[in-house]
Amino acid sequence: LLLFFHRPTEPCFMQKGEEKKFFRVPEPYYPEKFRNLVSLSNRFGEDDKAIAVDDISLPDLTLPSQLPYSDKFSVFIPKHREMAADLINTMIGMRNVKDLISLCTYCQMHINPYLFNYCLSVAILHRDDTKGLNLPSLVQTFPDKFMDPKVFRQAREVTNVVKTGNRKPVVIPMTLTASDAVPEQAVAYFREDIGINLHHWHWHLVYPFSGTHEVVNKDRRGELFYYMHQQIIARYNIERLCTGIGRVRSFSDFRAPIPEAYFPKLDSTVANRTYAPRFANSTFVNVERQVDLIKCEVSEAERWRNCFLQAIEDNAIKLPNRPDLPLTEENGIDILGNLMEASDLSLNRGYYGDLHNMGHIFCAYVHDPDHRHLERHGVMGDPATAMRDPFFYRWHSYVDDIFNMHKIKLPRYGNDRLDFPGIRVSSIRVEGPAGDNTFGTHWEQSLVDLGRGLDFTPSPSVLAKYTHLQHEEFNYVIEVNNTTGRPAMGTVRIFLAPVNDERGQPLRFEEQRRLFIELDKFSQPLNAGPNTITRKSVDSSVTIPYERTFTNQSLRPGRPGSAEAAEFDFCGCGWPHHMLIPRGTFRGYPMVLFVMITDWYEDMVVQDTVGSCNDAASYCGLRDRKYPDRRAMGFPFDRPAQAPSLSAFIRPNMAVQPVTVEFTDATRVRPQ
Ligand code: CUO
Repeated sequence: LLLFFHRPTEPCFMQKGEEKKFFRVPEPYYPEKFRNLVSLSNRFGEDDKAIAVDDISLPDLTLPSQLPYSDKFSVFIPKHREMAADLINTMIGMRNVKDLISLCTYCQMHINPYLFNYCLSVAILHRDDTKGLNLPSLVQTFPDKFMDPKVFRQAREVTNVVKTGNRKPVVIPMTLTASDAVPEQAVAYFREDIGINLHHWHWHLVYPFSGTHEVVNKDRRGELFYYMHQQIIARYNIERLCTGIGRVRSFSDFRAPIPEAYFPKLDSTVANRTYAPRFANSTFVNVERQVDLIKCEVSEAERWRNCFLQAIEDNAIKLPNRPDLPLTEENGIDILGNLMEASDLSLNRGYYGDLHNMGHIFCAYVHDPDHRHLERHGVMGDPATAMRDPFFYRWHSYVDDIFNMHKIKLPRYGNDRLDFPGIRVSSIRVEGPAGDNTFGTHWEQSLVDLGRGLDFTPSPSVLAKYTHLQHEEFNYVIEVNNTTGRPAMGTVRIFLAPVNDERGQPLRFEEQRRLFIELDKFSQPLNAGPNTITRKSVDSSVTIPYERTFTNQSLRPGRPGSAEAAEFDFCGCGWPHHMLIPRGTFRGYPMVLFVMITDWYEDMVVQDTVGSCNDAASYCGLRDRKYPDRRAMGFPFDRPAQAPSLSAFIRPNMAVQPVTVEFTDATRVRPQ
């Protein structure tokens, strides 16, 4: 099955080192153009390994076949979502892996490659007999979604002319999309980071909008949609404060011009289309594109928005032919998240519509809303590229503002929710090479293999060098006194926030609350008496290591189908570890580190977590399990506090520590 992720538009084969494999496909599966190529059954010569594919009676593929092969695909387009849901259901419904391979062999040559890749990824993640398979990172299959097309030209030159052993990595230039005259360019290293965009793609893969009930219906998915995107906005705002361009302005007036232009400089090689740019001061206009079966008016989005605001005001949502459903403290945010996203779990799509997705759509088609220029969507139309665009953050800030309107109506946390009687946290500090209570950041160059994604080249191994932010690894050291006289079990929650606003004035606590980013969360036994907890930065519950973000291969444990391998797949979702700590400044950016220990027996969810991946659960949850923390996501900063300041908020089971983030403008090379 994994061969299908290699060279996505070629008849399936893989060449890796000396190993050469391909599918021997039933004749009728080939499209006309390949049928008379005799060499297909003997592609590389004598040492080929051919895998015979059964000729099965193919299921009905009418719906997914409607998307032209060389077109773009977007899960934000309702029609495309329908096609994807249909194909995912078909793939999940295949009796066994052999039949699925037959289906995929046909699909690979007849179904739009982006659609096919997306559906196969979702199907592999959700079928019991394929959960152990190890999906390659999207950057390897479709590198065109992540980097300047110049890279591919160079890569093709290299693969065609230079022998495998002598190839030097192709350099992916850093921040090419605008000059320094564009203020937004200051945070291009964040927006255009390959790892961040891969995380976002993977999150939406693990939590698809549409499909069968089991595929879509995940524990607290609406709330996780809110929380994961809220954290992205908080992280982005901190990067903006570090680089001096101020927090992002939320896009609340749907008629206002958008001053932020974006010229992506990405080509879609399969669709043979450049991702369209957006000029400064573009405005949302009605979108009516027959080709995508999409019709949406700005006034409709405004009406949906008003329905949300009314629901929040009323603390209840309208349901078709049923009494209103209250938005409770326990699951109000989950209901709103599903309505807003809007996933198949939306309880009333007819009334609350498709607000969040349409924001992506208006922006993605602002250059050609009625298809008169035959253009396809811009970067906002694809979860793999949307985070490159400055408008993504303006839109999601607004989405987050709506969620926050609900959050501020909830009861404030009282002592009963904040205290952990008898547990006293006296301090937290950071130790590392950058010095005590200092985070050190710098640029780093790492390698990524583009081989799989280069269709129709002779020998696919080619490395590219990519520059990204990195931090020095560090330890948290937390001193805790357990005065209860017996052992206890705590949940340790670590957050980081800026302390000053754009003008260098102290942030009001209510503003700072929305800028707390989660760094780690873990359970911890506490002996009676004093305890010193040492926790490594690399063990963060928010992040996954570089190798998993980029290859999802080298660390894979266990055999395919084994429990260890199955958990590993899910763990492809996670914030890239190299972006754990914000960039900071040369002089040292002042921040505050916060730790809180709560009673694990109150937080825990009773479930069997044996064999389930739990190393990036904060933003991604656990596969086939409940979210492993009963508290509201983002607790204790998910809602306003009674206390007027952070210092007044602190209780004996919490501690804060002023820290600085020192950025060095030097590039180091990652040891391979
Ligand atoms: Cu992730 Cu709008 O949901 O991009």
